[in-house]
This record gives sequence, structure tokens and C-alpha cells, in this order.
Amino acid sequence: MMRSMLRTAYTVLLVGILGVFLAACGGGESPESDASASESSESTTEQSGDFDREITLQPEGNQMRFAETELTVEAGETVRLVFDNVAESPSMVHNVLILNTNDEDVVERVGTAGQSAGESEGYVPDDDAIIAHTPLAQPGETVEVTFTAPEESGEYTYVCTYPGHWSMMQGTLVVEG
Ligand SMILES: [Cu+2]
Repeated sequence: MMRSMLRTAYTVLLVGILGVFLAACGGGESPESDASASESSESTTEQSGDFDREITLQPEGNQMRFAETELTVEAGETVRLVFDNVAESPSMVHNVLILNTNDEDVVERVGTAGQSAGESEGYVPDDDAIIAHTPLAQPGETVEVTFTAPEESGEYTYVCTYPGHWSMMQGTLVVEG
């Protein structure tokens, strides 16, 4: 009885000492663990996309239009664009392409080329005017893209290039300097 109590006391003491020892070690290692923590937060940044601003965009119900036809961001900031395809009609599949211009000829060029690009490419053509684009969003689906806003203030067009949509489904990204 007495012996087992002593053993228990000894064990408690030992665990206590170990605890102090481990805490001291942990303290000593803290600069290193801080470094690895910031390292892992950096890699998280790359994966999930750190951003300065989040914008949500939707279509106007089952129409071939964006509900928001003007979005405003700051020059050079990192923007996370979330496209929430609230449409219910099966034919209302959309995407969002952000262009480096609002030149109507370029919008038409990209819009028509999108159809040729095909579904496997998400109807996104290979065109230098495209800053960023979302994947295709089926009705009820939410997609997103993170991009860096142009450094130059001005008006930039965003457009859906699902076949037949580009001429109707456009908006203006206003970049403020
Ligand atoms: Cu569309």
C-alpha cells in the first residue's frame, strides 16, 4: 500500500519533471517552429489563394446575362472571383473570362473563338487578351478564379464564352488606380 503510493508519487514527480523538460525544449525550438509555421502558411497561400478582395458574381436567373454588370477592384490587388451559377435551366452553363481590354473587337474575337475551343477547354480560347478565367459552371455550381487585377486603372470586360452567350453576357471590371 505504502510502496504503491510512493511509486505513484514518484511517477507524478517524474512526469512533472519530464513536462518541464519538454516545455523547455519546446521553448528552445520555438524560432524554428515559427519558421515552419510561416512556411506552411505560405504554401497554404499558394494553394487556397490569398486575396485582397473577394467578389461574387451570378447570372440573372436563367437569363444569358450577368446579374452584376459592373465590378470594381483596386489596381494590382489580388482578386478572388467567385461565380455562383444560380441558373436552373440545364442549358445555362457559364464561365467568366476577364480580358485585358474593353475593346469590342477583342471581346468579339475571344467570344467567337470560345465556341471553337470546345467543351474540353471550357470554351476558353488560347488568346493573349485573357487575364484569367473560371472553369465552366453547370447550373447550381459555384466556380472561382483568383487573379491579379491590372496595374493600369481603366475598364476591362468580363465575358461568358459558352457558345452563343458572349454578345449578351458581359460586364465591366472597373480598375481604380
Ligand atoms: Cu453564359
